[in-house]
Amino acid sequence: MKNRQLLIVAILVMSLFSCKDDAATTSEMTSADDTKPNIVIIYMDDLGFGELGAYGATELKTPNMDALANGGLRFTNGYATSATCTPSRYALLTGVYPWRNKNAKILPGSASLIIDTAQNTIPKLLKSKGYATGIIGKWHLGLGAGEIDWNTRISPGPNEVGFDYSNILAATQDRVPTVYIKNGEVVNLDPKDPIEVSYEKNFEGEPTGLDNPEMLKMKWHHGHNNSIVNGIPRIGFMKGGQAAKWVDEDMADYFLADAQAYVKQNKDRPFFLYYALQQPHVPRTPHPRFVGKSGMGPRGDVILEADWVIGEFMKTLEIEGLLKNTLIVFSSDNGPVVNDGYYDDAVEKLGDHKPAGPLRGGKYSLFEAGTRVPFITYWKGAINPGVSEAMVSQLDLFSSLAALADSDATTNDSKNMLDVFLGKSKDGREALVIEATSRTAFRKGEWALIPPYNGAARNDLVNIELGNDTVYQLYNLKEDMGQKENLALSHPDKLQEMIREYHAIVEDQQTE
Ligand code: NG6
Ligand code: CA
Repeated sequence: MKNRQLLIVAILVMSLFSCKDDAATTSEMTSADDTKPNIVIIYMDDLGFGELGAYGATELKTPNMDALANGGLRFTNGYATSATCTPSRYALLTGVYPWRNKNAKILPGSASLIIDTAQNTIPKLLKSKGYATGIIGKWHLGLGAGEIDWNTRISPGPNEVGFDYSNILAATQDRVPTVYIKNGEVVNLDPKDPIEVSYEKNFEGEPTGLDNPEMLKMKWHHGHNNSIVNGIPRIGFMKGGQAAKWVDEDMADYFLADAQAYVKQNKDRPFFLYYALQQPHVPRTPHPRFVGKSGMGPRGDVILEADWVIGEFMKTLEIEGLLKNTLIVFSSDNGPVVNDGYYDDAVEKLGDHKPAGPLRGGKYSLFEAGTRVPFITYWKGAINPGVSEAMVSQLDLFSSLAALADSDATTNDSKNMLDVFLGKSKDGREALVIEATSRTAFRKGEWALIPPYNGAARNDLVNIELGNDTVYQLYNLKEDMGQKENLALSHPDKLQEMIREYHAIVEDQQTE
């Protein structure tokens, strides 16, 4: 008996000590962190440079995005790191050029996580500074390490690279599995109806877009003819998980509600929210409230839907009294594409809208429209409204947000541009390597260099010029924003200088 009492006393004393330890850390953290601003990255999927009113669009009304642009700093030379999604998102979170990682290319829904769990990331470094860190929306950086069992906790994923909260779609809206995954668990999964996924072959008896056109509410144009979910044919095959499947038309509302709840739950401490919207990536599935509202078909309608979402999200920040203490970064993962694989009237109803604005190319392209995207920083009372011509890249958010949170974390590729993002300096990046489906090009000052590449000059299916040519291309973007005149022959010295400087950065590129 005595012994037992002693043991209980010992346990009590020990737990008192460990509580004390925890309490000390928490209170130190909060007092040190009270001054730190919240950080929200609103990240669009395939939204082009010319899509917002504030960036010159006349045919689409985007009042809420414009309010960010006009009330904040609107960058005219702001770049995604890549002309496709996975590489841009990889670079955004890690501050490392995506062409340094051979796995940073468009991933299937079953791909393994491509961020090393030992690697530093924006959420990790912010977490170490006392931030709550969350991702809501599109992930597309792979999950797990090998074959995934979708019916148990899926790991590693966002929660293992720095996010303490995640509610995501694994890859893209057009790829299986078409389910939400919250903190590693498929939402609403019925264990009696397990999910199976394959990117190799169909599951026996399951309908596909190729074999069952009669079941489709949206027809495929190229690719996208595997499993049918909600009448929409997808990339990849999926079986089971019926109760867990998302309703495409509700996706915007679903993520918005979660983003609003996240803000409310974390308003008393600094938080970082990476809010990765799915619009206007295919399949474009506006909620019925937005159907027909743009006159441009689903592509325009989902941009209006996203604009509304952003307005609602901003209202939440306002109601919670957080606007003056929150930095918002708004951008897009790559440039625009009109037909990305479905017959959805995007081409037919585009009218005079120019998704890329005055830029040449689009998604997948080494021309400017592939990577130059809307890029806005907004912070009420801290950033003076204006326009910045400084060259900035999403790659720089890593070191810049680190600086904002009092961390000296940095990488070889990511530059601390905090003063530029806050409008205190106009000295942006001098040079930048951009990437499009494993090819790279170089921008320095007002010059853009595209090295020769084999491969089609144009992807006819999506109707986009890819930037491939057998010769060097050199453009002066100040005089010729639309990259119409190749100056490689008339400016040999400039060409040599650009080639030299490009190779000084990219020589170790060839990741085969
Ligand atoms: C392509 C898809 C395209 C889109 C893209 C990824 C086909 C024919 N095309 O392979 O529709 O899903 O991948 O887009 O399958 S991204 O924005 O996530 O990079
Ligand atoms: Ca994209």
